[in-house]
Amino acid sequence: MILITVATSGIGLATAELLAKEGKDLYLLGRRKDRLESIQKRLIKDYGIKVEISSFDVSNRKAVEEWAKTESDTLKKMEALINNAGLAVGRDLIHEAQVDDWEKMIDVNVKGLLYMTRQLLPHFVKKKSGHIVNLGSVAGRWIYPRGNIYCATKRAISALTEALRQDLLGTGIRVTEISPGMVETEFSEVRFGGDKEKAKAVYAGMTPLSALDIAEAVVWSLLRPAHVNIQEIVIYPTD
Ligand code: 8X3
Repeated sequence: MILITVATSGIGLATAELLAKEGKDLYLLGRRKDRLESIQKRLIKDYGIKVEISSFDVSNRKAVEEWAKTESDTLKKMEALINNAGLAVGRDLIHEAQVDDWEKMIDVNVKGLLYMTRQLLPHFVKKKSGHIVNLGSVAGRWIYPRGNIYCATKRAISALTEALRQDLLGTGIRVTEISPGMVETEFSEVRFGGDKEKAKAVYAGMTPLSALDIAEAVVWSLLRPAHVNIQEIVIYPTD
């Protein structure tokens, strides 16, 4: 069984779909419960796999810890954790930005990833197998103007991915970072507070990556033999 944080849209949903095609059982998280339930029903019907779902905020430490306690038997069966939850809010200059936006990005992108990872790792270490796939970004490698806090959270993910690999050496656990460039999902709409026009303008005159392009890299990394660790895949649109 593979756990995906936020599988209700974009890269998470595309990854769930591809893994379902591979016959993998899934545990899907998302905050939009209705959407999650209809995805669960559809994947069970179309692929005959097991799909469990849960709806909580990965940046809420208490909620994560309580969920992990209640689901400890299920967590023992987990083969992989895909840390997909993440967002950008705003593209303001650092001296003008909203501190609330910063907190949201740091809470979900960094703390949420850590809270979830911390709950899964003891189970992985015990059985000497498991795979953590972190969704980073090219924004973590190359900081861009007005990217500030978003870029910093993605650079943190990069550092944490490397830290995990070092701390987990010898445990049989694999750790991978997938670093996409521009992917057309709900990402820009969220970043610009629901402004569809502004979001569309980000991809004007070029062909962005699709969620499926990234999902394919995630699934390829997961399906390598146990002795192969894909460290990082950096993916840009050709444009
Ligand atoms: C998404 C890539 O370049 O839009 O992380 O920040 S970018």
